Amino acid sequence: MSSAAPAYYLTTPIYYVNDSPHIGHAYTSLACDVLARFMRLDGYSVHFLTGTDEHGQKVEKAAAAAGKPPKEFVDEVSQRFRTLAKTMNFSNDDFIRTTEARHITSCQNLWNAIKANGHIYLSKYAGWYSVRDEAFYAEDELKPGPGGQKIAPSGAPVEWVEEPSYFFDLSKWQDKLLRFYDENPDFIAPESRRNEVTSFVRSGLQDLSVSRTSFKWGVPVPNDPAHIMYVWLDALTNYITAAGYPDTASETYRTFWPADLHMVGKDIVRFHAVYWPAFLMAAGVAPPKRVFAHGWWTNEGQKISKSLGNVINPVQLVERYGLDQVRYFLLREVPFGNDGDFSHGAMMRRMNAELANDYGNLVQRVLSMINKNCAARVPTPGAYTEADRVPLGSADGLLPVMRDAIRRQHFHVALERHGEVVGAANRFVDEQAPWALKKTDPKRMDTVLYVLAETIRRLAVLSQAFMPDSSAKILDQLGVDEGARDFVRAFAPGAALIPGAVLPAPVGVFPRFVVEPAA
Ligand code: ME8
Repeated sequence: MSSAAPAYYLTTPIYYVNDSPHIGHAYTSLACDVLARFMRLDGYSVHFLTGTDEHGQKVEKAAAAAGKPPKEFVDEVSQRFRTLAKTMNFSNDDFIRTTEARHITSCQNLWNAIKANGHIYLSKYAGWYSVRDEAFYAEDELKPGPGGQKIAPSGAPVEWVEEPSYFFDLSKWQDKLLRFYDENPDFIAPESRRNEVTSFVRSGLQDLSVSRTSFKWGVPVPNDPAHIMYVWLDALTNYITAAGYPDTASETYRTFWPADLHMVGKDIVRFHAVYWPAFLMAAGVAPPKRVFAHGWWTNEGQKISKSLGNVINPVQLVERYGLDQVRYFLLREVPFGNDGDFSHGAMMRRMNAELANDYGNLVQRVLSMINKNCAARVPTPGAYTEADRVPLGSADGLLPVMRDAIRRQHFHVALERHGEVVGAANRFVDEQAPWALKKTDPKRMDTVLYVLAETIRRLAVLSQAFMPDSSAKILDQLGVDEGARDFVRAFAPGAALIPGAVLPAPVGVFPRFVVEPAA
């Protein structure tokens, strides 16, 4: 990548290591992976960050429950998130852990900068705290729980906390934040989340407790190690740590900060869209450009929770249905931003109808016909007819359409449009009936098959970000050079399959899922 390539920095949340990863974690990182791959193919110098959030009471308690020292416990669970990234074929450039030295230095520097600017003061916290959410709640935010006890809006239990604490003067940031949202209309997406955040800020902000004294597992406050930094201040800072903070003169920092996108679930939008820009502005650091908060997955209509025993293990899904099938399904099934429901029925339907029957069948029948009828070589086309320009034109037009959708994080739209071009190409096969042309007009058959092979080349180039392995298999079968698969080269004027080039024997790419009969 040349140094002139525009930069794109995107992040996933860093996941708590209190438990094993599940489909929700895989989903957020998958969306980022697709975006990262797409932007790289589109000529960007991408920095894609993920990692684990390893401090705080929640993790400390989980370690105690597992009977392990915290460090040993977090090493083990963090590794499971790395393994998941590998299993899901995530192309992250870095994996940050909040227990790393680089991060602790970064947190303490950020703290010092905020403090030096007069935005942190020492006082005492007396109020509610939820360990599960790692969040402070005001009395009026709580609701009555099933047994009459107070619970957080998320349903998590809360406890009363009274201890010395440093505070961040969040109450002074209301106007600045509202102005920032106004001046940066793309900062929070989708619209519903933007409205939620602005009305929360408009309703008034209270100063935020940013240190705890009742436990030890975290980053010590500089010059006052009896205080441990609030885990969210620690966690959010990961995004600048990985960009090289506090070395703001470094090449990486200057290239990648401010981040282009923090991808998060809707549960943590407040931390990212309110606290985080306020902390950064208070430290004199530029806030990120955008926070996208996606929706929530349920499992066959039920909330996913360990206590209900219905946690979906993404690794098992991949073993059952195939990696690219799972990657496709998760981003195709639900309009990105909305809540979605996982069901095996829906997974099988989409994988059979859209991948096996539509995309897979298109590739399979065209490549087999070429193999059989064109001596396994790219056919030589004659002059194009009007009809030929339809699939070719729509495949060319797909690049700007998908680019626009992906930049707005409308992954489902990108896949829907891709599927429409697959559909158009399948109709073209049926209308042109190349198998019949074999006898009547073999030259025309060659042209039809060339048009189809060229359409498939473009479709496969454009599906790479979503389904990297399957798309590579298709491009291999078309003999497309690995160096010619990025958008600039693949869509350059004159880029095309070379007539006469020898092709490998075709192999199926998207198998049908067959339900095994009960034994
Ligand atoms: O909140 N559906 O970590 P976390 C969709 N450490 N997405 C889901 C999901 C579901 N059912 N369940 C989880 C934390 N997610 C903090 C973040 S960032 C500085 C610190 C995804 O392990 C979703 O992205 O609880 C959600 O925001 C994230 O996992 C929460 O992960």
